[in-house]
Order: sequence, then C-alpha cells, then structure tokens
Amino acid sequence: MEKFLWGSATASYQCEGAWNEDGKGESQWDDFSHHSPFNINHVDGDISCDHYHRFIEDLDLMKESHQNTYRFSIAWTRIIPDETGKVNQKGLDFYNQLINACIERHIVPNVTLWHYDLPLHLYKIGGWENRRTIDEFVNYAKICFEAFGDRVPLWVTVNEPGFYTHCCYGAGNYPPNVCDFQRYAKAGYHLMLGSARVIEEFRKGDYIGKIGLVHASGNVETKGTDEANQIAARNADLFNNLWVTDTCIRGYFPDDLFYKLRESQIDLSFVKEEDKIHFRNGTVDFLGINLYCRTYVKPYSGGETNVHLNNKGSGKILEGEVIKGWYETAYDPHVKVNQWGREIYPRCMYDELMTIKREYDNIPVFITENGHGCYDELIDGQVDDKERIEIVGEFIKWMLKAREEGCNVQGYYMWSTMDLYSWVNGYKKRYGLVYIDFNNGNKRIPKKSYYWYKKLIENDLKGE
Ligand code: BGP
Repeated sequence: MEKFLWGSATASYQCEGAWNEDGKGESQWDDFSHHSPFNINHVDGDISCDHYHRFIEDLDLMKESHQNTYRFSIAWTRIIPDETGKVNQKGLDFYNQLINACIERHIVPNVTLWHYDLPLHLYKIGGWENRRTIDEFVNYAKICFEAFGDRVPLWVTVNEPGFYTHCCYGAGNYPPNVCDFQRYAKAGYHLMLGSARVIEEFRKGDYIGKIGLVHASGNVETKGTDEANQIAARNADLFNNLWVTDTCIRGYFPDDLFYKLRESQIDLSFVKEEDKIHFRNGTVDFLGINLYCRTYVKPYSGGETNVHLNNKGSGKILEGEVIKGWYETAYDPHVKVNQWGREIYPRCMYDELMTIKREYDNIPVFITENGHGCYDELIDGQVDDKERIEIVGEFIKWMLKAREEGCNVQGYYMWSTMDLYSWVNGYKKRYGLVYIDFNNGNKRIPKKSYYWYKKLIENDLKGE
C-alpha cells in the first residue's frame, strides 16, 4: 500500500489575500465582499491570513507536523485575469513556486482548479448558468495542466458542486443570493458538465496525476423506516448527493432525478443530448469527500421550499430545509449541534465511507475536508482547542474503522491548515490547526490540535 496521505486544506480566496496583486483579476467574491448587502459580517478576503506572501512559513509548519500532503486551490483570476483571455505569467509563477515548495518538503500537492471563485466577468454573464463558462473553464484548466501537470499527482476539477449551488440558488447566502430552483438546476448541471469536460481534456495530455471531483457529502438517514421515509430518503439522496456522485463516477445522471425535477416544474431544456458523451467520458479516478455532517430527513409535510443556513453563529438557529414535494430536514434532540446550528455526528464518517464503498465498487476516496468550526480564543499566547481535538478525533476514528474494513480511503485533509475567511461567516468561525492572530500582523500560532494531529500522523505512519 502507498503511504496514507495526512494533511490539511485551504482554498485560494479564503487564505491568499493579495486580492489585486501581481496582475490578479477580480473574482465574484472580491465583488461580493466589497459591494454586496448580503455580506452580513462585513469582512472580505483582501488580506485574509496572507498565505500569498507567507506560504513558505505555512508549508514549514505543515512539514514540521509531518503532514505529507496539502490541498489548495488555484485562483482562476491569477491565471486569466479578465475577458481578454491573456495569461498572467506572475500567476503561473506563484503556483509554480507553491507546488515546488510542496515537493521540496515531500508534501504531495492536491490541486483544486475551482473552489467557488469565478472570474467576475463570467459571473456577470450568469456564471455557471451560462454554457460559455464551461468552455472558459476547459481553457483555463488546460493552461493549468500544461503548466503544472508534470508535477501534480492529484487534481480536483471542482469543489462541491452541490453545496455551492445550494448556497447560491437555495439558501441565497452566496452570490447571486437568490432562492430559485430553475437556476439552481441549470447551474448545477453545467458545473457537472464543466467537470466532465475538464476530465476529458486531462485524459488527452501526458500528465502524471490522477483527477477527481470533491463532493460535500452527507449520507442520508431518516427518522422512520416506513415507505414515506424511504421515499424521502431517496429524494434527499438525489437532491444532495446522487446528481453529483452518480454522474461523476458512473457517467450519467440517475433517471429518477430528471423525473423528480420535471414533477417540480423545472424546465430541462438546458440538457442537451450531445452532453451524454462528455459525462460518459469524463468520469473521475477518485472521489474527494468533504464531510461535516449527515443528511437527516423526514417526509415532506407541506409548505413552500425554504432553505436556511446560519451564518451568524451563536447556536440559536439550526440549519435545515424544506424542499417542496421532496423531503424536509429532521432534527434529533439527542445529537449535539455546533454554534452554527449544524449537527455534530462523527459516526457519519463511517456510514458515508461504507456507503460509497458499497455503491461505487470501492472507488478510491480521499476525505478532502473534515473539521470543526468554533470560536477559538488565544489565552496567554496559546489556544487550547480541546473541543476540536475531541470531535475531529472521533471522526478520524470512524474513518480508520472504515479503512480497516476495506474502504479504499487513501488520505485525510483537515479543514483547515490555518484559520481563514469562512465565507459569509467571516473570520470568527475558525477551523485552523494554526491560529492566525488577525489583529497582530497575522502571526501564526499552532493550536493544541496542531500538536495532537502531529502525534496522530506520526503514530499512523509508523504503523504502516
Ligand atoms: C466547505 C468549503 C470550504 C469551507 C468549509 C467550512 O463547504 O469547501 O471552503 O469553508 O466548508 O464551511 P464554512 O466556512 O462555511 O463553515
């Protein structure tokens, strides 16, 4: 067996800062955080933790804690800043330096091409709702493959097509901040097509790596076991998981998905017959799973569609949704929730991995994100994040159990490498192994969990 990959993850807009340096163009998130009334915490990623200038220090900390892999994303707007399509050499230089610095430290770079930050000019023509974005994505991906494909062993096409569209077009907390299922379906379909077409492009080249897609997964569980609950479970699985996982692994959408969409009056004229061939040819080598919680549901009981996420914290508002005619969220009073109203249920790691093993012929998987967001405090120069250690420790235990039982899980990435911009939640919701003192020159202070994770990696790799 190859060495298990133990590492951590970030995404370009969330950590790089340097939003307008070295020829970088504007992305939808630059625009959102500077101008949108929906930016409810009134912060931006202009500087964030300044990874752009401090990646060497960050990589040294990863190395020091025995992490042997780093998942990060490329900012499209550093490579192709605007609609002229001209390639920005300084952008290529930056990622060349980052990739080379990983390799020098024996840290496997796991590179995501797109993690939410669309170029602003594409966002303005409808983003993923517009087919042109797919062609532009393939063009951008090809440039990255040509520039870095000789050294990158793991590529990811897109991060979380499901959760991204859910936020943009369901909850409406990400730009364009609407609740519109027609647009939701179209953008989601195009994202999957974009991913498939990029994989087809990858297969044409002589690159050393493997390529996958990252899905924000959560295995579905129901309150009851009767027929109504089973139907709700299938609907919730279609809605949250299968349109992504079936499509990128099997190469086609589940039949009953289109049936359900039509039943919900979704106009499917954006689905073209000729796309089928791309989906068939553009399947993944591995699945990345971002795992934070399960999907706990019950039968739809009435009312309009309503999706709510808690971006303000403080623990009072729970996350959940009613999807008209499909299912609704169930709440289990025995399961704890975090300060943002999301279940803390580490066992779902095992259930999810065993589901993927069973359904998809034990495809290679990576846990590309898992972690615990909380309000960490710096006291006397230290952060004692024992809650994170306890919760993430449980998740990892369940992952190792699935591994022991034959699940083809090949790596684990903790979200996140260091504290960073938590999208609409701002900066107070922290996930990092390393604390960032945002008020004190972005000083890096490893938390207790950093040392705990170091020990855990050491022990696991010793046992191999
Ligand atoms: C995932 C995203 C990450 C990250 C994480 C935590 O969905 O891929 O970018 O942010 O969730 O979520 P949040 O920051 O909203 O708490």
